[in-house]
Amino acid sequence: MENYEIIHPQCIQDGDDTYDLVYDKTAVMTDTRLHYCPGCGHGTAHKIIAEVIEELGITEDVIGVAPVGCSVFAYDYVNIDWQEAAHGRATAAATGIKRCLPHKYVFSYQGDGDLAAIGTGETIHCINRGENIMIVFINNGVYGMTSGQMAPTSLEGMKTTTSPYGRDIKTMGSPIKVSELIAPLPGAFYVTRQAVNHPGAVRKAKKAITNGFKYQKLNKGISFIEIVSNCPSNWKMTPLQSNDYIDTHMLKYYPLGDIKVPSKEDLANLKD
Ligand SMILES: Cc1ncc(C[n+]2csc(CCOP(=O)(O)OP(=O)(O)O)c2C)c(N)n1
Ligand code: SF4
Ligand SMILES: [Mg+2]
Repeated sequence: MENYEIIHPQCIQDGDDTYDLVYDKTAVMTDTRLHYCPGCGHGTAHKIIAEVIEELGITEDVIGVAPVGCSVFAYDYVNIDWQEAAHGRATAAATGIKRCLPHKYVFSYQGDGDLAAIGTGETIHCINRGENIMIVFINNGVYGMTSGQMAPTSLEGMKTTTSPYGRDIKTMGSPIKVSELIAPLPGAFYVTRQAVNHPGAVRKAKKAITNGFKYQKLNKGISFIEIVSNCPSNWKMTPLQSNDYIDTHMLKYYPLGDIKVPSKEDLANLKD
């Protein structure tokens, strides 16, 4: 349906026909067709970020920093100001932007190869400095864009193009729990792990993104939102199988929930 008119908040008209409006795409998402594979979690993560931006009424005040990886075109999909960063350097770019424009809401959006492999140094130091930004970390266990190489977050035994017999802990190390790794740093203000493989999980992830934006008003440091996501293409699964795999494998190692939360005093200072 393309030429409909919203005639009431819950009602739309298309020619002579009227329909109940059950869902409307946020205007903060552009009409550009997503290039993601069917079932990929990146699209859902973009959508909830865009919805939160609209709901908070901060569209003109947000600057995103896009990564290198499958989400390199995030700036085509979410209609806000963006800066593209070199692979792994999004937190460094976000640091510079936030320091120059402290009144803006700044966030980086990064995959696990970007944030936890090539960008490990930038990530740790940015969080340690307590930059007042939000980092959205998409953990899909592989380098998606470059056809499925092992990432720091690939699970034990996970077959990837660079671990065709499965990740061997003895020679390849253990999967890194990035949220637990960075949470003890004093600059980490809010650390949470969420997912986007079920409607309920999506709602919780959206709440976490809302918190991450709001906490920037407190100027207390990093909000780190890990989102456990899927890569059906490189996991060689259907979208549904990949959503199940998140429940049966990924979340066993990467449990969902808050890892570090603001104090009651901090929350009391947060004015809506
Ligand atoms: C400096 C540099 N090194 C390597 C690459 C190649 N490269 C592009 S995307 C990517 C991995 C992306 O994986 P991830 O960050 O997990 O994102 P995903 O595609 O899984 O969302 C790599 C290694 C690059 N573009 N630039
Ligand atoms: S390769 Fe994986 S991460 Fe990239 S768009 Fe496809 S499903 Fe998503
Ligand atoms: Mg990845």
